[in-house]
Amino acid sequence: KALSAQFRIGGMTCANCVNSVEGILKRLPGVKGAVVALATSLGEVEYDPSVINKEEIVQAIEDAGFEAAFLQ
Ligand code: 9UX
Repeated sequence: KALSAQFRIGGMTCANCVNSVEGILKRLPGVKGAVVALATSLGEVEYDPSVINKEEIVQAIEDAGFEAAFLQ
């Protein structure tokens, strides 16, 4: 069963950043969907917790050069 988590993402300054973060997220194994908003610096990710966890999602965003933290 998929879970949904919200992430605060730092360092996105233009719409292309949003597209690249979304692309990174959507290619991760276990990620079913991702929506990232520039105005709020928030991302929502739907994922399969048997494949990937929130810490690994944060790490993938940081590996791409952005800052990330999950909310709660
Ligand atoms: Mo826009 Mo983001 O030129 O790393 S792609 S700032």
